[in-house]
Amino acid sequence: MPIQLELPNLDSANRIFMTWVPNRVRVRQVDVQSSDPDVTLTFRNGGSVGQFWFSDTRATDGADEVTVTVRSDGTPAEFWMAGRFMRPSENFGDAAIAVFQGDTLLGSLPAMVRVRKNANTLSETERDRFLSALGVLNGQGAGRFQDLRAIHTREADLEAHRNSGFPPWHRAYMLDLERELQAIDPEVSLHYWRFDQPAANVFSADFMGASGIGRPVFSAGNPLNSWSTELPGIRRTLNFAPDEAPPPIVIDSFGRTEPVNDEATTLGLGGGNNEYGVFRSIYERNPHGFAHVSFSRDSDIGDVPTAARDPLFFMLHSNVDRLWAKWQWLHRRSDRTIAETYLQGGRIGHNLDDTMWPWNRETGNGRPSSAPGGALQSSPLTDLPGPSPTVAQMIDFMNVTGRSNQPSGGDLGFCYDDVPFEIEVGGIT
Ligand SMILES: [Cu+2]
Repeated sequence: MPIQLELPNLDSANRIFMTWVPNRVRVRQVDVQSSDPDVTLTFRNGGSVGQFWFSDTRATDGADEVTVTVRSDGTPAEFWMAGRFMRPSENFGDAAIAVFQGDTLLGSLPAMVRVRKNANTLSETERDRFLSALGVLNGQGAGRFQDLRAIHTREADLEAHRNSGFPPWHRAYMLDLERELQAIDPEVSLHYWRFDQPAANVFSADFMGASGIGRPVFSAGNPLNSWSTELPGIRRTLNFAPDEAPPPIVIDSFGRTEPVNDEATTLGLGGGNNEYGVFRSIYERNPHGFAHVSFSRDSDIGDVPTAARDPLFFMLHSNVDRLWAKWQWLHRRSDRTIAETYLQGGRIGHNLDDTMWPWNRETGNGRPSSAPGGALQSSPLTDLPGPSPTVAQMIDFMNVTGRSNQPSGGDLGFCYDDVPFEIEVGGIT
C-alpha cells in the first residue's frame, strides 16, 4: 500500500517549506492491487519547534491533526495545512508532518515553517545563516548583489518612489533579494529591523555592526566585516545608541523635530476609511523616509543611489513591507477590487496592471535606460508572481482572497512572524 503525497511546497531537493498560508495536500494510493483496502491516515505535527495546523478545507486556522480516507481506487484524498501562527521554525527539520495509520507511525516528513522574523529576536544560527548568505550573494562586490544595488538608483527613483507603487515595487524588490538568498541557503528569510524599537542585537558587531564613527564595527568572523561594493566597507553612523530606537527627526531649519512613526501610528494611517492613498503618502515619508535618515548624513542608507549598498537597507525595507502587510491584514486591504486597497498612480509602473521595472526589462519610453538584473527569479516553491510582476500581483501576497488564478496575487512564499493569514470576508474560499 504505497502512499504518495502531493505537496506544492517542495524545493528542488524535495524539502517541505511552508508559511502561514494554507496549502492543499493530496494523498493517494499508488501501485494499487485489486484486493487492497481503503486506508485511513492521520496527519499530525511531528516537529518540536515549527508547528502546523490541518483542516479538511481551506481555512484561516485548523486543528493539530487531520484524518482522511485514502481510497484503493487511486482517487486522491485531500486536506489543507499551514504553519501555525506564532510557531515558526528556526531550522529545517524542526517541523515535520507525521503520518499515522491508527497508532502506527508510517513515517515523518521533515519540514520548515519559514517566515520573516524580527531581526532583534533571531537565534545566533538564524542570524549567522542570514549573514553568510548575504556574504555569498555579494561575493566581495562581484556577486549577484551588484544587480540588486544597481536597481535602486536616482534614474529609477520614480519607478520605485513618490507614488502609489512605492509599497508594491519594494515588495517585489525584497522578494527578489530573498529568493536570491534562498537559492544560496533555503533556510534563510529576509528578516526585518523594527526601527520603532531598540534593537541592540541588530546593532552589534556580530550582526549589522556596532556603532562606529563613519563605519560600523564588525567582529572578525562576520561576513559584513569584508563587505565591499563600489567602495570597500559600509558607510554608516547611527544617530542613536545601539540599544535605543531612532530619535525624532529634524524636519526644518528651525530645528523642529517629528518622531519616527511607531507601528501603532502607521497601522492607523489612511483616514477614517483606511484608504491606501492616504496611508501610502504618509508612510513613505514617515516612518520609511525617517528611518532612512536616522543616520548621519554621510551614511549610504540615507540616499537613494547609495542606500542599497548597506545590507541594513533590506532589513529596513522588510519592515516597511511588513507594516504594509500588517495594515492590509488589519483593514482587510488585500482585495484589489476594493477601491481602498490601492490608488491608481497615473504614472507608468504605478497602476494595478502595469508591470514593474526592471523585472519587465523595459527601457526607454518613460522607463530608465537600462534594466539591471532582468526578470524576477521564480522560487523552487512557486512560479508566482512570474518573471515580470504587475503591481496588482504584489498586493495579495498571501492569497487571502483565494483568487490566485486571477492577476491579483497568489501565495508568493513569504510571510511575517506577526502578520497572520486570515481569509478576507468576501473572498473565495
Ligand atoms: Cu527605495
